[in-house]
Amino acid sequence: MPTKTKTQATLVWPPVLIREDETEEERKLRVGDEAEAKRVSDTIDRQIEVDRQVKSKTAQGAKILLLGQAESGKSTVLKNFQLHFAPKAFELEAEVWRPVIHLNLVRSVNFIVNLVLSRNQGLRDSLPNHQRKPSITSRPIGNDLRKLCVRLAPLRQVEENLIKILSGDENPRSGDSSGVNSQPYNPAKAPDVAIAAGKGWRQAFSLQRRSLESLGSSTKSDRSDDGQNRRILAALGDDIAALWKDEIVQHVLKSSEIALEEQPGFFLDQVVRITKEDYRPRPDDVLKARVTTIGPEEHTIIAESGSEKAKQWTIYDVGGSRGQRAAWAQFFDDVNIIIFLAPMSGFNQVLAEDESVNRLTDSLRLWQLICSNKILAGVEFVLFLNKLDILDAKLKSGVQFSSFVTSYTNKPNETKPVARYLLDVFVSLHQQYSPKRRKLHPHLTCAVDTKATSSIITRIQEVILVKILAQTNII
Ligand SMILES: Nc1nc2c(ncn2[C@@H]2O[C@H](COP(=O)(O)OP(=O)(O)OP(=O)(O)O)[C@@H](O)[C@H]2O)c(=O)[nH]1
Ligand SMILES: [Mg+2]
Repeated sequence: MPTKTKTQATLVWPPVLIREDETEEERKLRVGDEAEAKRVSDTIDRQIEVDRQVKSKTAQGAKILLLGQAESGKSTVLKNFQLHFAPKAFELEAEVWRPVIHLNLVRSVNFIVNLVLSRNQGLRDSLPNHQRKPSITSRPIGNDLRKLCVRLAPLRQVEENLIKILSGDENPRSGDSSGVNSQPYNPAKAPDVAIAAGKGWRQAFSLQRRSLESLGSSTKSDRSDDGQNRRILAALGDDIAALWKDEIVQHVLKSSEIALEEQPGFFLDQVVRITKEDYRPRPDDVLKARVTTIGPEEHTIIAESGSEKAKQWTIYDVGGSRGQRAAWAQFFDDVNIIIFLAPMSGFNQVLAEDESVNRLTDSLRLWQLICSNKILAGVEFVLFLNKLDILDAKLKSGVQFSSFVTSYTNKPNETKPVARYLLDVFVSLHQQYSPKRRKLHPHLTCAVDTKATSSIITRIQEVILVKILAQTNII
């Protein structure tokens, strides 16, 4: 059996030859040098391993979970991430959103027509004397407005066609969770569109378009439902615009306390552009398009350029209404970051699914629950106090914040102090209920403002990088 001789190289690198005539002093020096070389080598190895881990973790990208009540803006934030990291793919997909945008528009129109016709009866009587201007009271529905409503009647068929296109179902049933949820007319609530989880509706529509294109159908000769819808909308564009501008319509909406322009999927101020037969959605249209998310969705975004090129982001988007929240927990132990959305404009609104609950109260309770969750103790939190623009419009229109939030006393009914107040409330709940100390990254946001949201996303990227470095014990 070979034995180790004194001249044999030891296991350190570079190999050290040990002289036979080595003195005790030289031996000590050599052993010291070897220990130092090993320390340096181990440090380099550790650094290589850390770099490898960071690289693999960052290449894999972060996993983000979007949480918040229904209509808080989760899917809108997801679209912002898609636009930020993969603008080309976003642009390519824009066309798929056209029927959703058209459906949002058409449902608003049908909603107004139903509302006007149903209120017509009592309209004259309901107007106070001083508001009975001849322009309003002497022009009851029987005249111009009634004719307008009659001309707009084909939009009911368009609504049905669009639902059919989006659900991929020949006979869509109302409230069917497997397809588009066509809610019955409800004068107290804005029309909404719910589409089941997954990308089925996008695929159904894009497949339909592709097969038409391969048959050489141009927009003009397109005899599909989609082509027919476009032609009807183009023909009725001016009438829709006239309906929205109509004095009686505006009066009925105001007296019914319905602010359509503050509600999701509002496109009535863009009618002329959106009803053109060759309309192609712009990114800001796609951001405003409203589809209720049903069931969790996993989205993968691959960065198209820049230093982040090819990096993959996984974003989980969930449904926010109460019935959907049980599905959130399955993602809790697999995410790096949670973006929680709370719409600041909800202070004077109630939940669609439970009209006894104020939206702001619901957001605060939800936030408290998420903050106190032990599984999430090590997860980084980003808070979006969203819909800043709608909050601003509401306060400017005279809605008193203190009438709904009684603890807001002796402060101005203005956007800045109100937003500051809400921020303080959310931050202190986080401090109070987090199982252990954790940094919070709060932002006042308007998720339909792509530019502002893009710069927030850049800051979130930094947070994620720091988090990954911390996880690999670098900092
Ligand atoms: N004006 C304005 N609209 C917003 C803002 N954020 C989101 N929206 C709109 O609000 C609507 C609802 O947003 P979504 O992103 O669909 O809400 P969600 O949280 O995904 O809702 P669920 O899927 O039902 O849980 C959409 O029409 C958005 O365009 C905002 O900051 N300002
Ligand atoms: Mg959604």
